[in-house]
Amino acid sequence: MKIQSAEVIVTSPDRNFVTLKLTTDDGLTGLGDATLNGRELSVVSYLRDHVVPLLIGRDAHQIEDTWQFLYRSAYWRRGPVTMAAIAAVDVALWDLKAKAAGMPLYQLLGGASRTGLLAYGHASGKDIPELFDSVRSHLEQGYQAIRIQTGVPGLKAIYGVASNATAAGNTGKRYDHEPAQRAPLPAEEDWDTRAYLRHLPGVFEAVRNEFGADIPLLHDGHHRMTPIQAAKLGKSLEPYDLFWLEDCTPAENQAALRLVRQHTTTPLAIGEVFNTVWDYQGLITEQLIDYVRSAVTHTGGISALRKILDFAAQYQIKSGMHGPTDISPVGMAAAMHLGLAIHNFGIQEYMKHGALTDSVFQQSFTFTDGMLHPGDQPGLGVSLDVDEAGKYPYQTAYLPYNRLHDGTVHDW
Ligand code: GCO
Ligand code: MG
Repeated sequence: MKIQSAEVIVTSPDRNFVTLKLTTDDGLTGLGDATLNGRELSVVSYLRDHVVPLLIGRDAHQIEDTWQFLYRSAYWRRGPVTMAAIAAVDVALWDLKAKAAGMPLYQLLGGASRTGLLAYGHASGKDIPELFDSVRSHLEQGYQAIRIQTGVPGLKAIYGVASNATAAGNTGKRYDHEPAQRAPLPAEEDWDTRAYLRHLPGVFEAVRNEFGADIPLLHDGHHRMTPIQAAKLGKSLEPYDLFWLEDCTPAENQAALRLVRQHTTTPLAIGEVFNTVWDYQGLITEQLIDYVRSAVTHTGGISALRKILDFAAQYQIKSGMHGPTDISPVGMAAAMHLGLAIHNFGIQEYMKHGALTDSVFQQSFTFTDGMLHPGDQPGLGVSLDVDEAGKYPYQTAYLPYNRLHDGTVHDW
């Protein structure tokens, strides 16, 4: 089974997606997600200019060898662009191998370890009544675990929450699950950590009072706190029994998490911006986190994330794979197959893609009573309609960014 052609497909149905499509000499096709939100075209170039020429004629069955060849022969290690490109190749090869075997991919990864994957959705509101409506609508859709994000009094627009006006002058509602604004420049949001730390415990108290003690609740701090602020937040949220507090600090300084961990029993999830096992080394061996947040798409693919998760398993750390809408349906399918197969699955983030995205990508997964399943078609169970994809050309789209009240740029 030799790779005959490799095509990089860019489409923007509801937002930008980059997909690698490999075709073999026996006519099979395999797909891999290479979407890096806000920096999509860098991965397109990395693939088209540097990787595709290396793939033609290679044995599509040699997944590990191809991974090692792409990682080591580039000489320059790691980084989101490189690892997204390698991930796309790796996932497309797994898709091909599973199709050649006539099996759903999870069977090749060891078979199902469970019947379905607990998923969490994103509830948000600028105030408590709007947040409650959003939680109710998630419950009606079957979600059994919910992430809670709200506005903070005094702040006009913050990550994860609806907003009627942003500092950049954009008007109209914007939720983080909508595409990053398709604008020539990033939209500006504002931030005040003290106001946030004062406000958030009351929000969780209100949600627990309204919806009860049972439902798993999550929260994303989106890298905005210092270690001591994160410790304080984790401690103040303990009465509300969070499933996890995510990205409480910018965790490239892994040692900083020791301080957070000393102060709180709120479970911690980190890693959506990481791309190799080295970003986790201290976090895992010192048991400073409870969940690995990496996506297959941004961590070098199924082969590499599987190794990270197997390493984490030895320390009772579970998966919590990143699954916002900027992970394409191909990347989501890869996450579901991996999540079904591993023993240390924790939870899967799942935000529904828009209707246009679903018209470009045909998918076999199911979402029933809050549980995901990748389906039983051979391979990943996703196909891409190239004609439909061609109707939606790439559009410039930046992620927003943050400034403090005095104008200082802050982590978004
Ligand atoms: C999450 C993430 C996303 C990111 C987005 C950036 O937990 O789902 O934080 O909302 O902000 O994926 O591209
Ligand atoms: Mg996050």
